[in-house]
Amino acid sequence: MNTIIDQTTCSMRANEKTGRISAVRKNIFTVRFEGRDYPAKLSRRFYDDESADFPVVGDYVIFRPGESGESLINSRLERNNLLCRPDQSKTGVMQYMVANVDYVFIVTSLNEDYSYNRIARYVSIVLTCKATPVVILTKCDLCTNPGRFAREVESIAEGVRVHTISALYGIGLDELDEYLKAGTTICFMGSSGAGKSTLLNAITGEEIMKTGEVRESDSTGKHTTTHRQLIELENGVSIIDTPGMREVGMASNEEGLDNTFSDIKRLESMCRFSDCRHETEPGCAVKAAIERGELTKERLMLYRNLNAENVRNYAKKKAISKWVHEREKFRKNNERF
Ligand SMILES: Nc1nc2c(ncn2[C@@H]2O[C@H](COP(=O)(O)OP(=O)(O)OP(=O)(O)O)[C@@H](O)[C@H]2O)c(=O)[nH]1
Ligand SMILES: [Mg+2]
Repeated sequence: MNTIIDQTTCSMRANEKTGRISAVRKNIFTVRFEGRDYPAKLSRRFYDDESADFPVVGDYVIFRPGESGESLINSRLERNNLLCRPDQSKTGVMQYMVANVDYVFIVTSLNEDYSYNRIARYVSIVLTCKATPVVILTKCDLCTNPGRFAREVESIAEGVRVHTISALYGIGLDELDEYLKAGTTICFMGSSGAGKSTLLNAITGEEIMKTGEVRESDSTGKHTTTHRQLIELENGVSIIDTPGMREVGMASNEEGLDNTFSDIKRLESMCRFSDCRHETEPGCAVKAAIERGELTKERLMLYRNLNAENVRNYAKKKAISKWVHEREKFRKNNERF
């Protein structure tokens, strides 16, 4: 039997329920069902089926609740989307993070943590995963000109949403009400110390998540949140708080780049030469747009840098899979003798 089930055709046994994964720690999956959390294990089918990928936070699963911690997850429902990112060692292998997310709040504080490039990477990744990115510039109480940063972020991609807030002093929080609608799932992403858990506590009005200090020298956090946690609010909204990320790479994220830089893609298609590098070639629509003031040199540079990183990681990933393939071939050949 398959471990992935189509929601529309799914049939359940009498003792089975549909719950949602709220946390994963090692092999223990926590399933949220009717306001309760059930620690559960995966059924053997997940381990037997080589193609099965394990449930992640945000997944809906069919499970058999057991009163004494013996709940068993039998299958998971198909996902609407899956948020993944290249792993930190930049091997290009994708790391699955959370599933079934509507909005991703890209939380960045308005101090040394602020990085235009990093926000652009996050936006690209979120767009690739078919979720809506919303940039939350936090700690505006520490910044003298938050509007400047908000305008800069708005220039990352057409229609990118930006909100300037202070979770600590309750500034700008009402702007977030439009996302807090019943049935919506929001995932928080960002560096350690950016203020993700503080924002969650401010939205719920309770100390749900522990928050931590930041180092004064560089404003980075101390990784207070250590696992992904889905919290169900009374109004039917689910929020997933995540541990801070050290870095975020691009890997093979071509589609996200194309979405984020659709203006440059459009211009490129109008260049006289299809392999135009936008340097000295005549009839270059990209350069013409820069001259008209419709595109900034910085934005073109950012696009180039992220694209180059994308290509580098893709090459690395291909090299690794070739190596794995060769090693398997070698192993099989040797087994014969
Ligand atoms: N001045 C100010 N400080 C804030 C604000 N929001 C959060 N902080 C502080 O920033 C520090 C880190 O906040 P956390 O919410 O723990 O950060 P986090 O993003 O959850 O960090 P990790 O769990 O490590 O990923 C805490 O000392 C908070 O009090 C804000 O709006 N203004
Ligand atoms: Mg936290």
